[in-house]
Amino acid sequence: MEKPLTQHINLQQPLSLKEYEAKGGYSAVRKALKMTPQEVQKMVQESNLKGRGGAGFNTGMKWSFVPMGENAPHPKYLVANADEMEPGTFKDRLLLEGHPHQLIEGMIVAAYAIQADISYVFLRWAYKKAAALIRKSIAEAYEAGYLGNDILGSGWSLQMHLHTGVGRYMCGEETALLNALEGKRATPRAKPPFPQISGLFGKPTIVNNVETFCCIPHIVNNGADWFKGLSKSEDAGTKIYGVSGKVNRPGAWELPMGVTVRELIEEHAGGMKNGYKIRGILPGGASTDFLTVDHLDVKMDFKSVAAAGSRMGTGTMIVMDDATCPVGFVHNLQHFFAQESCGWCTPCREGLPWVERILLSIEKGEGRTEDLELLQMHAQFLGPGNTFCALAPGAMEPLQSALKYFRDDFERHIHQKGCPY
Ligand code: L3W
Repeated sequence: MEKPLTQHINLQQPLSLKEYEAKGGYSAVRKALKMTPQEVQKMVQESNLKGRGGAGFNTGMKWSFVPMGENAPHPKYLVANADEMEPGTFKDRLLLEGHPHQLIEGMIVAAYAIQADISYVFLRWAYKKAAALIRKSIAEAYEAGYLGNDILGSGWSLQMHLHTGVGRYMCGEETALLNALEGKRATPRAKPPFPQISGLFGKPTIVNNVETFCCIPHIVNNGADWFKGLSKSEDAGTKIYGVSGKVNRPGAWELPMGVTVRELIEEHAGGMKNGYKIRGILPGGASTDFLTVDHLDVKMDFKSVAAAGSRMGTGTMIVMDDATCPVGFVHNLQHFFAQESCGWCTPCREGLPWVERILLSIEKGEGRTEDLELLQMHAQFLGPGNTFCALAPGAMEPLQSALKYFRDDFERHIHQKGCPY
């Protein structure tokens, strides 16, 4: 089984630039520079790579919206969204800490494809180890001539900087991230215009997830068909999946796109710990709908998980066991989302704390039957189309699906006036 993204991962001592070069590293930069930017874009488009940050938007298509040619506005920007803060999600950390040069190479190739001038790694504040490694690796890449002016004599120049956030989930939303990079309050912007047209400082900007960029050198080196062939489903490539919860071996693994939920939990995570059963599964971080034991044979790809009523999201699943109170579990998530709301739009700012308080009162045995209707209403009012960005609609996904699958638990709390767990 090919594992291109993780084959050189070393969490103790990631490859230096020289060591990476000895294993073929930076050959994708050399190859891309001999192609036209449009040819690189076309290759990525044909590979059917979809964004690994959670939304699954087609990467090549996103790049194709960037104005090209002599009249295109400059500087153009490219940003790696490394603000990994989705609960249960730790896949980008593996790539950042285990093989920083792969990310940098992917960013350089992507920047060439859109003819960007300046690039940033926007890194989660808490990822201190990654910050040191990225800083060192960027310096090595400058030294070797892969960054800076006239890269490898191509006439094309690219600068790269590390920017660390201040620890807010909101910065993972691409337009809030751009505001933060500009030194402003991290609130989302209205879309359209999308960043590809008007992004950082109003200039064309591409924002992609870390794992997405890490796929790029492999696509350029091996071709679009090879990348598609790695997958077990119509979504191309491999995927770094993760499992957390009361499983025997929580972790993250690079596997063909489209492995089943069952394979992930039973084979790779070693099954549930003794005495625990699966009650619910959040397939990709906390802002996705619950799946249940009825969904164990669902393939983990964007389309299949959507058909099962959820989203693959980041692909790092949280398993909820039968000894954990679903009301307490969802309350914990809503506490996070309410705290992380940027406060920009009213439904999210006001609605999430309401949801959190109602859930807490149910958990404490002070809930009323009508609270379930109130929660249901909030799930709609804070749902897609009613807020400025995806934070609150994402938060409503585990809530609405918990009300659907674990309604008995909510009712028991209310009738027994306390938590039965
Ligand atoms: C041009 C259009 N571009 C969409 C681009 C857009 C963006 C990308 C995805 O949220 C999800 C969210 C979280 N013309 C376009 C277009 N684009 N339509 O495509 O856009 P979108 O709006 O579908 O999603 P989003 O607002 O970027 C991302 C989910 O991810 N999530 C959270 C993950 C958190 C992390 C983390 O902590 N690192 O990954 C988990 O599921 O709920 O649905 O670039 O510009 N017409």
